[in-house]
Amino acid sequence: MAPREVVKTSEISVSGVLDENDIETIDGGLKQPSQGYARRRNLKLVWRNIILFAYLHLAAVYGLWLMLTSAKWTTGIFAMMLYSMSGLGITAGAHRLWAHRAYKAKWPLRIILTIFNTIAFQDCAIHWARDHRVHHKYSETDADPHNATRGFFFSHIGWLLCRKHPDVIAAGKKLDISDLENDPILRFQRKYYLILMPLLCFIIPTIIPVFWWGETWKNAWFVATMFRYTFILNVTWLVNSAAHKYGDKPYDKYISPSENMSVAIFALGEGFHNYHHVFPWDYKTAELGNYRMNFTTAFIDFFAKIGWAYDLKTVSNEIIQKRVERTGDGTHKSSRDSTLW
Ligand code: ST9
Ligand code: ZN
Ligand code: ZN
Repeated sequence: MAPREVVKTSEISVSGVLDENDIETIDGGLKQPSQGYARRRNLKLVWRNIILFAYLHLAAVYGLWLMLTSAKWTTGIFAMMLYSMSGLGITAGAHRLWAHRAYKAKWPLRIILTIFNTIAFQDCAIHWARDHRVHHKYSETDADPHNATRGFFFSHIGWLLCRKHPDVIAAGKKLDISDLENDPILRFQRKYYLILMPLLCFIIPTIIPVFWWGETWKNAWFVATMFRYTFILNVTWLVNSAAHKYGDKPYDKYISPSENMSVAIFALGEGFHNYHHVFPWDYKTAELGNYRMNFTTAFIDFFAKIGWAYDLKTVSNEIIQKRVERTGDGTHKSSRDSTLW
């Protein structure tokens, strides 16, 4: 059997930490999934998901066609609004607030983010954040839900078309997610998810264009709902697939996550993935808080100004620079500047 790729773990900021002995480690910090892991890969396809995702993607292509040919422009703008809102529910909510605790939020902002998050339908925030903590802790091993070493397709969508590897569940069960479980707003979302999610992701977005500006049912369903939802899913998945494969590694050349500008633009600032895996507690998920490329940072900064977001965590330039010099691949702007001398 060919030797498995050795990957270096990143630092983590999540509250739930696993015992390092749970995964075979070599070289003090380098992880290598054992052959036992590979042997236990028993792919159990979930046909319900395969059929639903196939429908979703066909419907989205049709929705794109309708948007370009027959939908009202207001429906297109509405779809973009839903894209921004639900995108923020993932980036500012599930990801930076709940999975990483990169900042704190008062209850009005937590309610807004929970509503946005439910429009996005990527499963309830507690489960999303739990899986994401496992992803950071065990990146590129079988305990990583969307293990990128299993290929682009698996890390993009394939992981949602089959049962989870047992290591994912075992690793997740050892995490401390009491902070998530203790949040009454998140518990409410989880408890009523099967009512709230269909309403906010599918029913209301289809009804509004019809009753508000006289859109047809067909255009409302395929453009504002199917195309918008599928588009956001794919943008999110690109962080797991493309940003774990293509791009520079200015902060740590030993890990797969990379700086991918194209993904960052569509993912509201989530694509600077080499930085993010090295410094996951930074609320900007990037070194620079460039608002054009990082709408989520602008959103959090706005709420920090009015006091609803606080304790924003970030990383000092000195720490970043040290890490760049120690493990970077030489593409960091400071390395390029110094070669000019
Ligand atoms: C979707 C999620 O698309 C996308 C997440 C992407 C993450 C991206 C991160 C990138 C960074 C951020 C960038 C954001 C950019 C956004 C840009 C926006 C513009 N720990 O799951 P089940 C246990 S969702 C501990 O069914 P199966 C637990 O007891 C799309 N325990 O596993 C659990 O019960 P419960 C819509 C765990 O049976 C039980 O096992 N959703 C863990 O193997 C069963 O869990 C769908 O399509 C754990 N980690 O099934 C649904 N995991 O949960 C898709 C499980 O009640 N999912 N347990 O505690 C499924 O159908 C199934 O999960 C499955 C696996 C078939 C994939
Ligand atoms: Zn990642
Ligand atoms: Zn993360």
